[in-house]
Amino acid sequence: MSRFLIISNRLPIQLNLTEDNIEATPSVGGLATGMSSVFESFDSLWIGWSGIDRNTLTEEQKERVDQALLKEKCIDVQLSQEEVELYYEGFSNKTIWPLFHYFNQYVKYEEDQWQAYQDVNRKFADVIAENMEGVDRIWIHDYHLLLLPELVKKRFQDATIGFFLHIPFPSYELFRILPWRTEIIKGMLGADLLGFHTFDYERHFMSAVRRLLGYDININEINLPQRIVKVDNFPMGIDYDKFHNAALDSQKRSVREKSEVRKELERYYLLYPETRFIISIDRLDYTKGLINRLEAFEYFLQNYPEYREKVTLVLLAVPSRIGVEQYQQMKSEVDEIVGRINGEFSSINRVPIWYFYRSLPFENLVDLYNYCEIALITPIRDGMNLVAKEFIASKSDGRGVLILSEMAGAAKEMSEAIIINPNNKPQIAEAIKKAIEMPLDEQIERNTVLQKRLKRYNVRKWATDFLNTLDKVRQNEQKYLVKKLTERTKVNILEDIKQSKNRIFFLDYDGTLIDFRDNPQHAKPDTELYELLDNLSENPSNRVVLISGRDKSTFEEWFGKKPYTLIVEHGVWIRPAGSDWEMIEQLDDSWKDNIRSSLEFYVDRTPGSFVEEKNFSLVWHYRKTDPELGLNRAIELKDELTSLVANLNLEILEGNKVIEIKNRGINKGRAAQKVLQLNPAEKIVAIGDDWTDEYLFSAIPSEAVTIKVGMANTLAGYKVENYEEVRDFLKRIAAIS
Ligand code: ADQ
Repeated sequence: MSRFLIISNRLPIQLNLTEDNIEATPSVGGLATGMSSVFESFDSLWIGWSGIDRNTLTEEQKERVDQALLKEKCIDVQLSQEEVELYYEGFSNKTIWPLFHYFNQYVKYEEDQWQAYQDVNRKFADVIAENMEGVDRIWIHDYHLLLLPELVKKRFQDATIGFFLHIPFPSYELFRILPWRTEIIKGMLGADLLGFHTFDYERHFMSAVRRLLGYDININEINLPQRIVKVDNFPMGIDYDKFHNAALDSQKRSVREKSEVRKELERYYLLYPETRFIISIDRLDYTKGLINRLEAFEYFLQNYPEYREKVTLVLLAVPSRIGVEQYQQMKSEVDEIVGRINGEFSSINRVPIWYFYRSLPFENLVDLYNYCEIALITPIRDGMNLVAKEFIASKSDGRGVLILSEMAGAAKEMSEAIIINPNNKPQIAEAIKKAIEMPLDEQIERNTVLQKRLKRYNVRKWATDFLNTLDKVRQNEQKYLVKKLTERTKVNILEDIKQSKNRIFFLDYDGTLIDFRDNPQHAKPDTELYELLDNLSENPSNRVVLISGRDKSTFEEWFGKKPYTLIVEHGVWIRPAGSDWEMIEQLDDSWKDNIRSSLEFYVDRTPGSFVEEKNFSLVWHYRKTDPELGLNRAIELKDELTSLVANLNLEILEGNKVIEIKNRGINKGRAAQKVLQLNPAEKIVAIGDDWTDEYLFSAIPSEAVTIKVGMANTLAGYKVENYEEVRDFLKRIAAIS
């Protein structure tokens, strides 16, 4: 039976131990509340930390904890107090959390915390390994476990792994500050699918991958040497019906059944019918913008005195990460500002801020959402913000106004709210005024649109979308893997080659026999490669043809004295073994002046790029440029050249970080055909890495063995990972007599 694993730092339940009992209550926080609804509808196990230090328990208590966890389909990753301090309060919450939320000033770089982060990620991998039986999918969550996808992939190559980041992914300019940035990115790339809340986070992540690892990216797919990773955005939804129906129920309840919160609010409203309640709910976290919210509220009271007696801010802050210094500081600061505002603006009967520092049961939370007319949600940065969505879902009669920070991921989908900049106090104050004065029909109009969207894209849909995409990624991967050159096929090919005494090997050079370098002139053949090619061509049954886009003089310098056939400039020139260079076809190069000036213009505007001039082609290289700038300029350049080349009977070739302009119809395929016409071969092997080699694969007889280096789509029959695998395979061929 197939089973699905959910992995997150904390389990969705909290265990409260008493002398003779254990009570399980739901954990607070976006991830836990959101995923819990999904968890119940799958055959799944949830792996995470229970929050309990087992060292403090008796054997009997441990037993009871295990049973309680198992009942909830949870498995505990056991962490010591020290690990919690270094990995959770330390690296997760003092490094990643502030950095990813743009609070650079709070970021700590502590080697021992990083070490603990790695160790704990490995611990999670161990627990996953113990529970892998029958598992078909693993869904890892959030910033505490950024290294985990790679750790699991290394141990279980066939595992299907999804990863979702619940917080923002910062721009590269910030991310690059992290000393362990490359490890983190590599860790994440262990997943088959990476999900973010918004396109911006996805874009930032892609940028980091390009800049740090230089992988090719095809829209939202990253081509790793062995596989493809898909990256997409999935804005997380909520359990809409749960909130909406609970709000409807609450309204219908008799006075006796009503919650204390609701009774209190209603009582107050009877006394002061003009009162507008503004709700503010968050974990007490500096990213949530509580201080600026309070200051903006103060500004509102100062500047709109006519409303002083008419508004009450219900400020609900859930204790969070109390072990981290900034959180303790912030708590004191909030206490102080609340005290100051209440001190200044209270009257005998009224206090402008009702301040609660606690977690509330679900029913009370819904009562607050439902009863309060306005929600003031002003995070400085927030991955998504589910509170904004929960508030709208709880507006059972459609009335209510949401004021939402543009820095919350949710703002991207909730443009019908009043969107504010959390640092702009006058703007927030004006938004509060606008919310108080907003006509009911406008409120309903805005909320109807929002509710429809939230109902449709609810948390179940979010999870299903993510998991369906994960399945599709795996199916696609299978397609790629079908072509992977397995050991068994290698043995068969070697056996086949052995049977023939007339073999030819068409070998591309860059990326196929040697790795890429920033400067193409540095990709010189090394001793191992010379030896390999010499050994291969020594055998009279073998003919070696190096077939490349390189220029004639470079190949002459590197291989001029070698007994192999050389074909350069994609098939313009050929130098048969032991003879002189000759042109395969007569060509004209008078077009070069026209094109050169365009390319030079791009060199001036793109630092690191340069033009290479071959006899019959011009090449613009951009491997050394800023990767994103290079890519943008390449698109621009291609666009510009398209109209020019059409009239000159030229064509544009897009190679690996190069754009080449050359005479139309000249390609490796045509050149290989000419070689085969003159000297037919019985056994043909062709190996290449970029799409100029696709001409080669398509032009030679279909029974030839064609091998693509890399995972991209290809006409070739097989794929290998990299040039090293090519060399290994060729060595085995060279060993055949
Ligand atoms: P959080 O930072 O925890 O989540 P948020 O998305 O607002 O932020 O979720 C908070 C959750 O806690 C809500 O479901 C809310 O109902 C609950 N909650 C808040 N106050 C409460 C209280 N006093 N009592 C009980 N429950 C309370 C992280 C990211 C977010 C992202 C989520 C989900 O920081 O940006 O939206 O994960 O991906």
